[in-house]
Amino acid sequence: DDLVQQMMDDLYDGLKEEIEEGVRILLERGWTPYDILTKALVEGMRIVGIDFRDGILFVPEVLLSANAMKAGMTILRPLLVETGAPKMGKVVIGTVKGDIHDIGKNLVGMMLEGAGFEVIDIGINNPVENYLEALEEHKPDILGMSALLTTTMPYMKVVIDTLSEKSIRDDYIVLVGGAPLNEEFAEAIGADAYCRDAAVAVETAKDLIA
Ligand code: B1M
Repeated sequence: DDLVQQMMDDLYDGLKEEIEEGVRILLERGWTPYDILTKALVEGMRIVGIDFRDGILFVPEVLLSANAMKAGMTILRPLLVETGAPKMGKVVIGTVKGDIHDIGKNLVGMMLEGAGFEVIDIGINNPVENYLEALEEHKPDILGMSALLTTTMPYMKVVIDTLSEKSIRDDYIVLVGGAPLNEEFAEAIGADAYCRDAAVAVETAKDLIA
């Protein structure tokens, strides 16, 4: 589709209004919010990531792309969330300390809400105290943690170890995700599951809560 290619280019160029416009047009054409997210926005951001890694794009440019993507997600959010699905359970989700990447986490939160979960998003750069506070306050079924940096992913173990020390680890299903993680890492730190993407996060949350 020409428009999808155009949107990937616009995302690359950080053109917020063009992305909003593209999202609206695809919706008018009958695209599902999920397909717009995955086929235009996430795919576009994957390409941004490659050129960021290769030193072709820099932080200020990638920030513009991220903001454009968020603007697109803002339009899609209510559409994903208004499913009227029966309440499935409660999730506290946040990005770990030292890490400010939040697009993936936001997407996972949106999809979980769409599947009927109540989602409490505690944001980015969370020290273990923030997780503990949120667990205490909201008493969720599931704790979700996100990390996008190889330097911040070990912090997930700090959080899980702290839960173990307090003898509350088994009170929660702990799900982890983020681009640099994998199955083995999740197992090694004592999480219940690694979620490759938002769709897997929803499936895993449903499976483990059942
Ligand atoms: Co950053 N960054 N970044 N960045 N950035 C990466 C992660 C990087 C891989 C880019 C690269 O070099 N190719 C690289 C990390 C390398 C490494 O660790 N080995 C990197 C770097 C180096 C950095 C800085 C250090 C750059 C610098 O300052 N020199 C810096 C660090 C800041 C910090 O956190 N302290 C930095 C900054 C930034 C921006 C601020 C410019 C911006 C973030 C804006 C924002 O989030 N608001 C940014 C971006 C946008 C990226 C890339 C390009 C895209 C990330 C993204 O949004 N992807 C990224 C490249 C990449 O990932 N390949 C990169 C789209 C999103 C939908 O996917 O986040 O993977 P993702 O989420 C998926 C799954 O992973 C999973 O589901 C999501 C949806 O399907 N998932 C979960 C994620 N979290 C989950 C939680 C769950 C379950 C599933 O819980 C249950």
